[in-house]
Amino acid sequence: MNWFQNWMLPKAAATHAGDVDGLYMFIVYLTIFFFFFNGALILYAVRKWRRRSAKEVTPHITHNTKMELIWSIIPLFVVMGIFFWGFKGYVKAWVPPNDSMEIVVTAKKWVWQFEYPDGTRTLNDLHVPLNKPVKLVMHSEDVIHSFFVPSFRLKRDVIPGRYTELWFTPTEPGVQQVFCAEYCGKGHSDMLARIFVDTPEQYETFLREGDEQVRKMPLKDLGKLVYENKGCATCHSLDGTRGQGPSWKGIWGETGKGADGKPYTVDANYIRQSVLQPQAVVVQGFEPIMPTFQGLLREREILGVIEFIKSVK
Ligand code: HEC
Ligand SMILES: [Cu+2]
Repeated sequence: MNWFQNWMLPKAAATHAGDVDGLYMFIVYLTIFFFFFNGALILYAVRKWRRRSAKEVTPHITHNTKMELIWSIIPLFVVMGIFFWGFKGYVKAWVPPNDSMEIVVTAKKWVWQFEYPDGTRTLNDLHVPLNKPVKLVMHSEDVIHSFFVPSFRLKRDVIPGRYTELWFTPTEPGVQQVFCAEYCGKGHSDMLARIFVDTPEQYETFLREGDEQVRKMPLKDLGKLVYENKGCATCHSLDGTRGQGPSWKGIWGETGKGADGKPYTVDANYIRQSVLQPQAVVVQGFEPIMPTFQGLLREREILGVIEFIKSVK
């Protein structure tokens, strides 16, 4: 058993996490030690200096220089040690290495968008190669969000009008969970992203052809996945309830009215247009707030959405 492994948080999955856990667990053990040490001293004093007879008078003691020096200087060195240990880790955590790969992160209600060096963009799924330093340059399009990866022990606010950075070197292959850690409205708790830590080959394939899922899943399932993972669910319901956007229940094949009063029919082309140019036809009674998904969804994902909407009866 590694005593400096943190059992209160998910398994450490990036270089930085080990540093945090080491110091964190050190402080936990130190606290436990002093809890019992001080407790024992108190019990000792209570017993040794208890009042033994009714006539006994407490001697008048003002202070004890030797003891005061001991209980000031020893803790001073202990906390200085903790400070420098933490400061070293802090500097390491906030200064990315020069050769790190840069990914631009855009947060908006309620999705995370990632843009890779080659221009590829994804929503809520971040792919990174194993054991390579990655630097995230983050900003928000609306309110303050916070990018939090428990297994990397990293959290940083994502702010409109300013860039914040975060860097890590993933050390475990697999999937890591990202949360938004700053309450940002109704969809806050759905503002989840996943970090896929790929082998170099998997990463190359991802850049070329997209996700394994995107390539292989049946269209209808893929559409459902897009609905759940790419933010559609925060505005569109499947059961007929009106959200920020119209429900998808039973809309396939129906005719609706645009804001300008012109009728339209929900078919494949209409859905495709709604996703890529949502403002081209705005459904009557709704605000034109749907963001465009141009460049964010692959062709196959749009086909998936169409199949999925067909199936929502
Ligand atoms: C921020 C909220 C929001 C998000 C996120 C959102 N939409 Fe929308 N959507 C709307 C609104 C509002 C409308 C109606 C106004 C309009 O047509 O622009 C709409 C309209 C639509 C329509 C036309 C529906 C109809 O009844 O005619 C489709 C199709 C659609 N969205 C698909 C999607 C898909 C697919 C996604 C996810 C990839 C998505 N939307 C994400 C708000 C949103
Ligand atoms: Cu958020």
